[in-house]
Amino acid sequence: MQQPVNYDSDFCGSLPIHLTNLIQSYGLLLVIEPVNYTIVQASENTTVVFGSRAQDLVGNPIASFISEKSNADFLQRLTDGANTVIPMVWEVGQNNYVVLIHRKEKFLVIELELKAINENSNERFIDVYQEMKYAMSAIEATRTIEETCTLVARELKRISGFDKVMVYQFDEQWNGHVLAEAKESDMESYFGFTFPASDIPKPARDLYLRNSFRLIPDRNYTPVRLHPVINPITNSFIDLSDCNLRSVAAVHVEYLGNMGVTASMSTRILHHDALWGLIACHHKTPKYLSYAMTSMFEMMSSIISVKITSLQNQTLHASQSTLTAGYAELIEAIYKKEKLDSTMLSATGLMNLFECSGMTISRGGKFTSVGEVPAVGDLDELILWLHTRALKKVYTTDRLSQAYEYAKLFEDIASGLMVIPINAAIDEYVLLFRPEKVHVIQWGGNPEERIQFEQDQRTYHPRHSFKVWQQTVRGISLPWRAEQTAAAEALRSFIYEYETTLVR
Ligand code: BLA
Repeated sequence: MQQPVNYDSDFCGSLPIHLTNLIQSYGLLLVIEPVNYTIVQASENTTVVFGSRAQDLVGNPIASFISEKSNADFLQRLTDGANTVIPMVWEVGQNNYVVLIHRKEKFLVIELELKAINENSNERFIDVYQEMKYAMSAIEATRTIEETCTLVARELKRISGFDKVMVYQFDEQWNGHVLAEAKESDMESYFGFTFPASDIPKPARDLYLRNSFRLIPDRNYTPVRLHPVINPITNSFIDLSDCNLRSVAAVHVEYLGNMGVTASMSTRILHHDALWGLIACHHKTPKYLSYAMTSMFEMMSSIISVKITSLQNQTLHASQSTLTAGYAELIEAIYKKEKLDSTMLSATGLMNLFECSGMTISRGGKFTSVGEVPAVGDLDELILWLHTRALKKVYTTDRLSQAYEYAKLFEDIASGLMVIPINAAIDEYVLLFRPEKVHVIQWGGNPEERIQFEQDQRTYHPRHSFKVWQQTVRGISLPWRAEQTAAAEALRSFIYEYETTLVR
């Protein structure tokens, strides 16, 4: 069978999305050298704010274009602390603008939102903060991940006014599962859907480790170029990784169009410094968010990440204490009865501890089994295969037939296998089996069509339809949790000690 292309790691995964000399048009961007604060690059949309074109700004000090007070504040802020992004307000003529200053090694990058600050707007910090306070205490009260995500979707939709807010979690292959959704009735529902990893490939995901959100207020924007195109300090395209204004990859603009979305915002959820999931917000029409609102998303991102981490830790601790208690009971029973194998095979033994439905102990070419296990002939084959692996540590798989094709014949009872080697050289093992758990994935559109190439084999497009596409997955069991494998490893050492110090 031909292996499908992994577009997440290949192709889409190699797009250099941070190196672009274009920005989105809701703001302007300046690159300033940090000695005399002279403008060295400017986006070609400066006239609306500064009354001067990019080419007239370049070569002049920024002090000539902003109020004296703003300039003094600016210089002061640069001497404060080591923050890499400094937010401030610049007064230009009669208007005040939100500005983000990014400190780069050789220069300063300034992002300025074109929409002047309006003191009468209902998106003042205090108003947004009050809404957030309410949401924060509601989130605090939730007890499960599903409950947290459902509440987050509902509250963020209410506060931000987006037409749809979804919370999705990445799996081990970086596919995303929509766990919660709050939406207007005319928006398509993606609740329960899975989206392939290449929809948001590695370079795009990695940026969330540096920035908490990505905002695209209007996918129909006309990209604005920087002048000059090449940064004269670095002699290359400027790295816009951390800039909100960074222009959007064309494939993603098309993707949003195919989804019927004009504005999009996604905010990270982290777990132990890795990307756990995203909060994806969609709007049918353009939607600009004030600095107060994006800051709210930033803060909520941290709060939600802490909450999810704490809930996951609780589940882990509960699972670990059940395992620890079960393990201690087992060891005690083994010492009491002085019968290793029969105690492991007993009702309160390993099957119970490791949540399996069948177990076999292989010793001296013979099998002793309980529960649902493969036929003796199949066990013989399995032992031959295991022999070639010369196991020294516990081995687990939740998809045995992918590693060992013959196992397809008995995958209904043994899709999952845990092997605790006692003495692999003479084929002595404890084998634990988990049955197949057939599950249906509801893909958001056919994943086979996730990228479409034109005849030239170079021009490509994202898929057109996100209508549910069902895939039945066979040959996979419930996964082995890391703490279960760790307990099995402890048991392997115990068995070794026990067998070498006691006669069985
Ligand atoms: C970006 N893709 C993204 C982003 C999201 C998704 C959230 C971040 C930008 C944003 O917030 O809009 C994906 N959005 C989703 C998913 C859901 C959603 C899964 O709402 C589900 C509910 N995209 C493709 C293909 C490629 C691709 C085939 O479909 C690559 C060839 C790439 N996606 C791609 C790139 C970006 C992206 C390059 C980064 C865009 C950017 O930041 O410039």
